[in-house]
Amino acid sequence: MAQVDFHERQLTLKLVYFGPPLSGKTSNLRALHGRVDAAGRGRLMTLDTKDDRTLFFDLLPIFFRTSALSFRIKVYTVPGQPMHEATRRVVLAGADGVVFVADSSPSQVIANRESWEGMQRLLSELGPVPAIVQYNKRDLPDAVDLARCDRFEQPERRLYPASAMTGEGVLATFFGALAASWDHLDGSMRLAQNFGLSRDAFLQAVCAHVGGDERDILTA
Ligand SMILES: Nc1nc2c(ncn2[C@@H]2O[C@H](COP(=O)(O)OP(=O)(O)OP(=O)(O)O)[C@@H](O)[C@H]2O)c(=O)[nH]1
Ligand SMILES: [Mg+2]
Repeated sequence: MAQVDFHERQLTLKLVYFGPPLSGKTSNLRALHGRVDAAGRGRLMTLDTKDDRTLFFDLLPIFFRTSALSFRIKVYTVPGQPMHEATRRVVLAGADGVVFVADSSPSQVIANRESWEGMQRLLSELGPVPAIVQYNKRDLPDAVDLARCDRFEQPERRLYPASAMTGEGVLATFFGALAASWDHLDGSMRLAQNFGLSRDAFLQAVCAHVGGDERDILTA
């Protein structure tokens, strides 16, 4: 759950990137880090085995202060391999928003579904958290047509296309998850009212910090 300190005007959010093995969760964080690091803030912590599989989790802390508020956004990835179920539970606990990184490869349709169901099982224990869906690896020549991709029980669900390897769509996804987290918390904690900060002003502040393009937040 978010840590919100209205007195100190500090907001701490936790975002978690979840998804099947090798769908590109760590690559999303690397691309995000490439942006944040350019501004000299935020250190990426990853723990991989030698074959690049995430062993425990990755963490990218994005901390900054504006005249209105001090922000702390902690972005995590879970390890996708089946044996790491216990780790996924620990990392997912306390999330304010989730990005489900699905793999666009036709060979991963079932893996996407299994991972989604695993996430729903964990969230049913941990409590409801807004989740948005990214389809990564759009650059694959045989990527499943977006119109035919699994929308996980919500035919109207918005899908965020991305190629984390080149960074395309990574920021739009990140802002989509932040917007969903803000809306979720605003419902219970009245963030906008208590901080005197609108959702758009919040997203613009983060965008300015990570050096993003405002077009990435227009539709968030
Ligand atoms: N073609 C293509 N490959 C990608 C893309 N994003 C990631 N990959 C590749 O997919 C593989 C796995 O990427 P990771 O980011 O390590 O995947 P992960 O989801 O963190 O994997 P686990 O931590 O083991 O669950 C790597 O070889 C990446 O280079 C993409 O957008 N396009
Ligand atoms: Mg990983």
